[in-house]
Amino acid sequence: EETGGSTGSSAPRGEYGQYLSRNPAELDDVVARVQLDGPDTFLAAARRAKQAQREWSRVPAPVRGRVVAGFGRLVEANKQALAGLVTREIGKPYTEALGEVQEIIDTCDYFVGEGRRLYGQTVPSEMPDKQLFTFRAPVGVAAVITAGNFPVAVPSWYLAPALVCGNAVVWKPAEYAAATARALAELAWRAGVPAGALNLVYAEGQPTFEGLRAALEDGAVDKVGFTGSSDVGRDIGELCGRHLQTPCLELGGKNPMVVAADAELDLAVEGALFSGWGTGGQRCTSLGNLIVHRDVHDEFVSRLDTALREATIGNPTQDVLYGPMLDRKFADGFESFLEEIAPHHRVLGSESTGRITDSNPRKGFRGDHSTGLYYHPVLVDGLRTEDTLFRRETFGPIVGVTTFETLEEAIELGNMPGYGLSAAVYTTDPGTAFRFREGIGAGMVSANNSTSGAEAHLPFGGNGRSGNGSRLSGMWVIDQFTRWQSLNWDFSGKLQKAQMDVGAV
Ligand code: UN1
Repeated sequence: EETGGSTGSSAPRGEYGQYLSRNPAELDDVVARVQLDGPDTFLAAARRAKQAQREWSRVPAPVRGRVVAGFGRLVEANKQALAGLVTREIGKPYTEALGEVQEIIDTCDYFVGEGRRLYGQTVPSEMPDKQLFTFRAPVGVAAVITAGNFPVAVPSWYLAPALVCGNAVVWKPAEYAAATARALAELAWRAGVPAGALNLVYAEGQPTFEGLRAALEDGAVDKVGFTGSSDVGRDIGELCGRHLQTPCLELGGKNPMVVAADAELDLAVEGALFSGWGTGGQRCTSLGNLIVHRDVHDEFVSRLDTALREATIGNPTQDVLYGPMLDRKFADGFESFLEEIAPHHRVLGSESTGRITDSNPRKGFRGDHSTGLYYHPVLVDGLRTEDTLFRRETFGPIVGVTTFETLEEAIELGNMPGYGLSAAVYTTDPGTAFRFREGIGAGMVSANNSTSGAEAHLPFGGNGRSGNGSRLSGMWVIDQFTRWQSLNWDFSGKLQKAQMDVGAV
């Protein structure tokens, strides 16, 4: 059970209300009760981080790396408990939750080494008795705002590198994953991350935005990291732009999967099932549109429909394809989306498919919400490019199918919604895979594998409406949390001028 929201607060308590984080599989189970904070608290936390960052940045980078190593080890020692909490708080199937916790462990492992590898360069000067150097300097304070669908793994993509690079963090997790966030922050503090270097703030969207605005105006935030919807990402991008900052934006996706005529169909069906309906479609990397070659369309759709009918949806502590929606907000959003599109589509696999174990499915898409926020898997065939379902991210267990004839056409269909996060192609021809990779606008491309489930040390991120080109994870994220600083060191004892003295050597 949770108490208190942020640290370093001077704002009066209670003004912004309480939030009850509920188990979406068992709505009576209140997992956390948190105090929501307002803009002043966000600002206070950022100022506190600013103070703490000076000291933290003076801790040698390999020692900061060791602290992050300790964090990873503590997470590992508490792996089952943390995964259990994720399952209870957001309804993620337990085996997937274990995988998610593994992802933070892997991320910590990776960045431990980076503490010993924040290399700079020595650069030759154009003048004698002079040496040039480059250093990676911390950015300062990072404001990190994360979604709750990956309440452990995604925060770690920001926290681990930001801390190793010598930054302090203000972290505003999704309120519907409040208990998981608190558990994680506590492990980080226990591992030796100074309280001021990692500040946890619970707040709703608007107060967070206002707090961020105040902190940017105050000069207390130097970098913003945001994982969430494209609409909010745009607002954050605009706000940061006013302050001449480039945020790290990891936004939505309408991720295509192309099934070529030469694909191994069973493999493609398995990939589509996991990508589209796994995690209830609630990943930014979830499959959006299936683009299937005309010649294999009927066979592919019939096998996929069978797989969906055999799938089990329900209690996330058991072996299920997916559990409930993350939270009431997502259930409501998905429901109104379904109502909007239902009249326009020939829907396969709605009420007739996918056994929902924990409830008595009512007629329609929706399970019985008196037990949990369950929805049946939906497969829509005959998708047209003007359809809302083709263009808009859904964040639920629904996928549409359209067909193509040439690879160029498939690529064009894949790029058309304007997102560019991940994409997959199923083919047995390496040339097709290669040409697909070249043509598709996604930041992450898979051949004969899922659109989701990226490995933890590859650059993660998207283009177009999926983000502003920033990449998290691996060595690439270091560029987000450090800034290059050069040192121009003259030991000639005279004033040497660049661009003028070249000939004087
Ligand atoms: C997200 O949904 O925001 O690649 C992240 C994946 C996961 C992370 C998804 N490792 O699907």
